[in-house]
Amino acid sequence: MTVLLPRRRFLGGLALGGLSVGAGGAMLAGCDRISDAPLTRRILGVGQSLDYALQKRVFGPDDLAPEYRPDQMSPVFRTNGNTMPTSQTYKDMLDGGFRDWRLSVRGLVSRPLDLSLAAIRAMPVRTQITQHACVEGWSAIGQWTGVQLRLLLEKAGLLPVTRYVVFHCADDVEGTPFYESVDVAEAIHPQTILAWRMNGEALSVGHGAPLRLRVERQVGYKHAKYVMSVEAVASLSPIGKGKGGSWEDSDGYQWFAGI
Ligand SMILES: Nc1nc2c(c(=O)[nH]1)N[C@H]1C(S)=C(S)[C@@H](COP(=O)(O)O)O[C@H]1N2
Ligand SMILES: [Mo]
Repeated sequence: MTVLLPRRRFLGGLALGGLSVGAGGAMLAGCDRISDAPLTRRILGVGQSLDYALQKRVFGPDDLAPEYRPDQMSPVFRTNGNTMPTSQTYKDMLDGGFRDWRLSVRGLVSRPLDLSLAAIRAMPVRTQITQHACVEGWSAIGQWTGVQLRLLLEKAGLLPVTRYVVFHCADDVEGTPFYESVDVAEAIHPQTILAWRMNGEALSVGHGAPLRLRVERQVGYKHAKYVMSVEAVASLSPIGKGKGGSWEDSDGYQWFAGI
């Protein structure tokens, strides 16, 4: 698998073709390393004023978000934004236990995918306990299990011209389908997963059933719920109003929302 080769040097030799072997090993050990710099992270992240390029230089693409112990999990993890997609298609899929649900992986890929939930659950899993921080002023620590997005992108044959990965969701905001996006470095980051399990149970409707993005180095609104398709693109401008996400388009939220 050579398509992601230019990223290799940033990932410190992480074998992109080798599933999560290298990444998984480094990950747990890496948590301590990251938590050494929480203050720097807070100073640089909260203001969202530093430019994207600078943040990327300060925090390398392979830096890990802190992970927590099970006893640190929040007793309550609230929901936010849409908590029940209103389309009939979604309701029908929910009624059918998501048996007819499919995730499509499309755009700048050599092998578009059309995957059932069972097929996604059969892929290698990653479980992580992380803190979710919503810009509206709340946070919660929860446990997420799912497939690393990079595995899906590798399976689909992500083309080197790809710059962003867009998540199209089943819900909408004022009649427009919800979407979000991240750059390729964030998309192939080891903690970026499409989660189908939360706190040891099947993902609930409120939290984005059957599949939602966890992109742990970014604030809450980047974590798209109800993901229906993953699209590899070279530019965000033709999508929605061009700002890279529903809240970015409607409320002026920053596209790069690093913590
Ligand atoms: N599809 C979709 N994804 C979404 C939202 C939404 O309204 N629709 N809200 C976002 C916001 S602002 C936050 S804080 C988190 C909330 O996730 P939770 O409901 O699981 O707590 O989802 C994010 N992802
Ligand atoms: Mo949020």
